[in-house]
Amino acid sequence: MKCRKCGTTAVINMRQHRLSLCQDCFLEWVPQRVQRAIEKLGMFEPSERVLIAVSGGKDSLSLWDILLRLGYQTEGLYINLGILDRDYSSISQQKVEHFAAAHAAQFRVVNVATEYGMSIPEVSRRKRGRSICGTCGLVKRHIMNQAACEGDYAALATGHNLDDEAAVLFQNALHWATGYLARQAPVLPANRRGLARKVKPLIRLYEREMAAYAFLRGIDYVYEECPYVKGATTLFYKGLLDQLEEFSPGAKQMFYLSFLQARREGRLLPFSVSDVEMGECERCGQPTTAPELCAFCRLWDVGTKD
Ligand code: Q46
Ligand code: ZN
Repeated sequence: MKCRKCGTTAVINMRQHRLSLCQDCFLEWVPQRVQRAIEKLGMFEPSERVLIAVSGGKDSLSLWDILLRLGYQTEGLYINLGILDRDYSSISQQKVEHFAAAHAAQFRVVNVATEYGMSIPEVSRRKRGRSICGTCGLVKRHIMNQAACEGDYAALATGHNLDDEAAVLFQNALHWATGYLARQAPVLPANRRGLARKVKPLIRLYEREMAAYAFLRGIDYVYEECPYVKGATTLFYKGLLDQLEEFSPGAKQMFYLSFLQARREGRLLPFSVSDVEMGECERCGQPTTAPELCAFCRLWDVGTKD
């Protein structure tokens, strides 16, 4: 198998793109694909500061690596969730620290237990009606948004890849969750006070391509998945899409990118984000539909159930 660009031995064959590349050409091709997504979707400019949410996993550390290689001004944000099982949180924090030290990159850590008095497993155990991943998602979204707004970053970037987005789209389409479909976008504008712009620069890259990138760049990431991921429904949908991809290479990409294109061209049903009144949380000031405290602030109050 030969590299289509330079003719030397290829290390990866991407059937979905009908493209085989050698190591050097692949390591150039990935940042080019990210750069195109950033420019085409107007995610951010080289003159702007970007906050990257890093978990210690392959996608977010690779995203950081790519943006640094492309010359963007980035800083990392690591949220320590306090997951003790298999030392997950401390190992992933170490991976972020090593990456930052090796690249002389700036980052900050928010430790949930230190900052709010309880780790994610603890607060989720106390709020029995909520799943741990639901609680974790709520906390991470709040902390990321707050850090991006307070630090005055132009955007908050996350490492969601094409497989992640296709799985969420599949799940939302299966349930005709039109509100979620309307909000599923690679760029969410900062259209309210207290809301940061959110961007997903890896949406044109498959999970397999990101794993190959991390490996070939020698990025040391946390291999173990979070111990709580087993029950996550997106894994099930990812498995279904993998079967589809096996049968028809490029199916995932077509499914997700065609959705984005159809929406851009106004060819979708008139999905609408319901125009609910939003106020400010009395405690943290972030936008909320709740009358007094937002869901994040209510989470830490003893005695309340949700
Ligand atoms: S970190 Fe948190 Fe994930 Fe672990 S507890 Fe669930 S949501 S699985 S991305
Ligand atoms: Zn609040």
